[in-house]
Amino acid sequence: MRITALAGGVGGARFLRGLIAAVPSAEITVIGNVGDDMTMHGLRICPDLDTVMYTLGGGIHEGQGWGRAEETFGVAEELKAYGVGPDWFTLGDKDIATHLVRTQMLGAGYPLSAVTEALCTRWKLPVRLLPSTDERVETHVVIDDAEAAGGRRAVHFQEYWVRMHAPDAHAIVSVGAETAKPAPGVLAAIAEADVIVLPPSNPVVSIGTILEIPGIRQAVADAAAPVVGLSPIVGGGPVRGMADKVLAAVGVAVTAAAVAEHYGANLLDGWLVDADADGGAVAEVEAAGIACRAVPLLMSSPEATRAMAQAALDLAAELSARTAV
Ligand code: FO1
Repeated sequence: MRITALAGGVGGARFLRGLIAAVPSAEITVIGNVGDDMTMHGLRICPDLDTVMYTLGGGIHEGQGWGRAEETFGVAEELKAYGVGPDWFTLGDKDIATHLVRTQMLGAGYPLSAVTEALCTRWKLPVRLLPSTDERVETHVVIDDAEAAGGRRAVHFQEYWVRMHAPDAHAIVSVGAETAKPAPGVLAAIAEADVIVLPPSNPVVSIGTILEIPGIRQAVADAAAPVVGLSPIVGGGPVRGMADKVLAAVGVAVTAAAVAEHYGANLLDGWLVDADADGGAVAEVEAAGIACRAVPLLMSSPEATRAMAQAALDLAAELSARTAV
């Protein structure tokens, strides 16, 4: 079975572990978000790609969901001693090696997709990880700023999230998206998939930013495969992260049903909502033309995560059977 998943950072990566456990024999392609990427100290950093790589490769700092396990911070301490910032974003020594390899390869002219493939080789990933695009498309967030002209300014997503702790946002902008194109293999992975999965990643700044790359949203909408998503919103709030803030920025209510409707019935064939908190959402989602099932959605253990992934595949199979007749 060929499965293609659009995944962001921590939630997406943890879900993918459950998906692999549910169908170990499947060929899984992950289309990763590049909107969080940024250059710091001259190094190109790809947080969401690295979270998938480290999580599925066994090197992740489990408690954080980003960065390396058993990390040291010798370089960060030296940078601090030199008074070189920013002090709100810390790079660990092991993690820096990833950014050095990436930056060196990008500098030699390799596209991000080739760099990602090379980095993933070391981690012996059980999936193929593709960036959504080889181009630089960074997510910026428009926030209030009394000193700025018009009282608003755009900040890079990392500053918005890590330094500012996600204040109220007015708009989300994928800078450069309009001239970007899908990375090699992305459209084929969507067209050739037997199942397409939208993990419980942030629907705006993780999956939304992947869909912003010209051609990707249409490819998913046109795909023969059933598209099944899992709600990142449980009981009216995000399980982790700042999805509530960025959903408000795009005018979407912070509910499991609203996120499904935000993706839309032309993109989404099936949607999983949490059985304990959101069983009442099933009727609304079904009324929007999206098949909906209520199952436990908290990734509280590897078994719970595997069961969620299995539920998504079961719904996909049901939808395939429907269209097959
Ligand atoms: N998140 C933080 O809250 N503080 C950090 O200092 C930080 C450093 C960092 C370094 C590399 C990396 O790949 C991720 C890092 N993150 C940090 C997490 C990052 O902001 C998130 O992984 C995503 O960008 C949002 O999902």
